[in-house]
Amino acid sequence: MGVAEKIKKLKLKPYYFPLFVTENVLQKEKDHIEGFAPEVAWVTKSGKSDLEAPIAIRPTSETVMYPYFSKWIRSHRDLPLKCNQWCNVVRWEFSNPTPFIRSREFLWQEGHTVFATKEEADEEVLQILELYRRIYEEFLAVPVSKGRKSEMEKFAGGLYTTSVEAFIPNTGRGIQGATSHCLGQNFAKMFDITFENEKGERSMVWQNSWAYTTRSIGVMVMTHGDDKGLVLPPKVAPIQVIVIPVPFKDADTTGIKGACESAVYTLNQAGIRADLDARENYSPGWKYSQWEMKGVPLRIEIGPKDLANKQVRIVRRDNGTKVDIPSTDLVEQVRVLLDGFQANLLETAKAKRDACIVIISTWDEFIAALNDKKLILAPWCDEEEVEKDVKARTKGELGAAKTLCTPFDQPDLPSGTVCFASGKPAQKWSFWGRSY
Ligand code: 86X
Repeated sequence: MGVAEKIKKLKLKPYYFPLFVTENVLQKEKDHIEGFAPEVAWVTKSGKSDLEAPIAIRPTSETVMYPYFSKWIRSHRDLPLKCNQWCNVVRWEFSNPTPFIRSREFLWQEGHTVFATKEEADEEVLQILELYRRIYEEFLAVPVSKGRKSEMEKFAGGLYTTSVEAFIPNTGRGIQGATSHCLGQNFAKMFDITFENEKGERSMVWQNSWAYTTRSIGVMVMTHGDDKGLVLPPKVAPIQVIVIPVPFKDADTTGIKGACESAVYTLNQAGIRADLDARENYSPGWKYSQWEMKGVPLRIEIGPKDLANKQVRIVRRDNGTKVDIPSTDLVEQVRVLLDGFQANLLETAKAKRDACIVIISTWDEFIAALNDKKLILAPWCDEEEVEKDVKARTKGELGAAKTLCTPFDQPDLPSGTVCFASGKPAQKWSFWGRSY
């Protein structure tokens, strides 16, 4: 089943809550807000006059939504409540803001769901995570690993955090692609979200929250981009095929333009996102470079020879290969090429990512792999103190190493295996590395 169909089957309700949060509402979450507090942006003035009380811009919407959840949920018949909101949020980042990757304002969807039982919540956490994996791999052609965050890296307000993690080989850094949290009953306690169960008793709800952000665009750009610019996966490319006339001084310019228009029309009719670049003030070569920079997967060139032979030339953005195909096969061949392009991007990215994974067992191997910009899979004792210690011991200009996740896909862990950092018995294999 396609991702879109799966999402529809979740029966999420779209919501939109306000952008501004009053101090007193934001403070309801005071227990774990402390660490985040420096990132909260406050509006203090209108024009030149100070506001009576500063008002915060949402960094996330728990405190905005959950007071309403508390009012709306009365009985087990009000559950599950499945809320999804698309909005922008603001987090005043100090360290190295980077477009799309870490920016002070970003766009996301935040899902907030409420269940009667932990089992339902647990199941949904993984359903959502699988959808995030599929969006990354099937649409953005970015390979990711599903896994669980360590106690140190999880969302402190929740019970446990799962994530999809990508890796950027060029910089040797891991990057969190999206998260799906089980919040447990922590917020139910804070916001008094209870329901009457079938037996007529008051019970506390179980909650999840999950988000996918515009960071995914940054991950996609870094994964596929090259020295010529963007490379967009066909499934998400706004223009999949750019058609460029290649006129020659004394050639049949009108015929060429007509053939180009007809190619665009035929492709559009077949549901393919094709566009014509008919600008006369730019040379074909200049246009090739520009559309390459913009990452358009396929370029079609039609010149006098193509017109005469009733063919078109198709050039791929990913590997530069050129093929001449009869105009009659246009739709069929473009479909084949776009599918191949999409598959090739994921395969290439996966091969590159996999080539960066090293399995280590000792501290020396860990440091060597870290200096070598690798994605490290290491046997770990799963103790918070040890992760803190690794962070402290690897602190430096490039940033400290940390756990990215404990992948669900675990290699064998022979008994007697010890933690690379502490020498204590290893509990699991975890991904470690520097990250964004
Ligand atoms: C944690 C948790 C959670 C809904 C998600 O990861 C998915 C979507 N939210 C977000 N988090 C904060 O709670 C937070 C709070 C404040 Cl006040 C802040 F300034 C920054 C924050 N960053 C993350």
